[in-house]
Amino acid sequence: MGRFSDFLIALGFMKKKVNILCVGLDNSGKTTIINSLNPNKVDNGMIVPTIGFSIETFSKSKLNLTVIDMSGQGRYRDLWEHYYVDVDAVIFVVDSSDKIRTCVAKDELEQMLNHKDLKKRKIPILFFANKNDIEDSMSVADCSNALGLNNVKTKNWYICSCNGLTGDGILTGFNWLIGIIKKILI
Ligand SMILES: Nc1nc2c(ncn2[C@@H]2O[C@H](COP(=O)(O)OP(=O)(O)OP(=O)(O)O)[C@@H](O)[C@H]2O)c(=O)[nH]1
Ligand SMILES: [Mg+2]
Repeated sequence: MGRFSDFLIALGFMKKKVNILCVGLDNSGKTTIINSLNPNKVDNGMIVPTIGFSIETFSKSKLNLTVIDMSGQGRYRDLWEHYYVDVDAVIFVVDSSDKIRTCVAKDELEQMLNHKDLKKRKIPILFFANKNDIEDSMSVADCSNALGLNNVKTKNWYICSCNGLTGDGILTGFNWLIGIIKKILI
């Protein structure tokens, strides 16, 4: 963006455009979470697996957000990397009740962090440990260990537990992300 638009943003006459990429394995709850954040979406309880990706736009805290909700199915995961170059922030959703596949989620995360378009950039990453309503689901600490987050030193990250169905915990995480984005970009 040019200097004049930066000036208008600083004065509050214009909203900054921010791209957020939402990734994570299939069935982790990405679309459920993004829909619950999107004021333009009507909750009709009809969420189907995403094919490819879906782009959602809405405003929050004087930011114009474009959220790219990627499909987590194996055959579509190769699409994720095409968006890395333009993202300002990432949301990575984990199904905390799916212990067996946390190693797959960890592999995908490592590939993303080592990708040439993201490796050297200090973009913030919000991890949602979703489905905390399911009995025996992993705690935030267990999810964090399973994903190896303590080894992620080059990014600003935060993990929080949530329930995509009730919305519980989602705003806590999202407000952290918005706060960091504002610090970095504005
Ligand atoms: N119990 C429970 N179910 C959830 C929660 N969040 C989402 N779900 C359910 O999990 C299923 C998958 O949710 P989606 O939002 O479609 O998952 P996704 O990550 O977008 O999946 P893909 O688009 O295939 O990558 C749906 O049946 C949701 O209703 C949660 O917190 N708890
Ligand atoms: Mg989806």
